[in-house]
Amino acid sequence: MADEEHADCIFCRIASGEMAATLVHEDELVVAFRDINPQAPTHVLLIPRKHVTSLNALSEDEDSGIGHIVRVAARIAAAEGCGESGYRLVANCGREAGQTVDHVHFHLLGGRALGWPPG
Ligand code: DGP
Repeated sequence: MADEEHADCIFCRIASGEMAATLVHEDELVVAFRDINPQAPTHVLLIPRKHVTSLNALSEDEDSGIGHIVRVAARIAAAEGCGESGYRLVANCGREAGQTVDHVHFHLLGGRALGWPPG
C-alpha cells in the first residue's frame, strides 16, 4: 500500500501485492486469501482494501464494502464446496477475542463440523 502510515500492516501489503499470499478473490473493495495457519479445510481471510484497524473503527463509509465482503464470502464458500454443508464467517475484535492483525478481516471457515460455542 502506498500510504506510509500502513506500510507495516501485513494485510495492506498483501492487498497491494507487495507480499505474497494465495488469493482466492480480489476486486476493487475486497481481497480474499488463504490463512497462513488454517484452522479448517477452508480457511480464507477477507479484508477490505482500505486500512481500518478493527470493527470498532468502521464508519458508515464502509457499510457497503462490508456488505460486499459478506456476499463475496458466501460465493467463496459455495466455490469451496461448503456453501450448503455450512461455514462460519467470524471477525475477531480486540485482544481478548484473539485479534492479532490490526486490519479488519473476516475468517471464512468451513469444510468440517465447527464447534459452538467457540473457545
Ligand atoms: P486474527 O487472529 O483474527 O487477527 O487473525 C489473523 C490471521 O491472519 C491468523 O489466522 C493468521 C493470519 N495471518 C497472519 N499473518 C499472515 C500472513 O502473512 N499471510 C497469511 N496468508 N495469513 C496470515
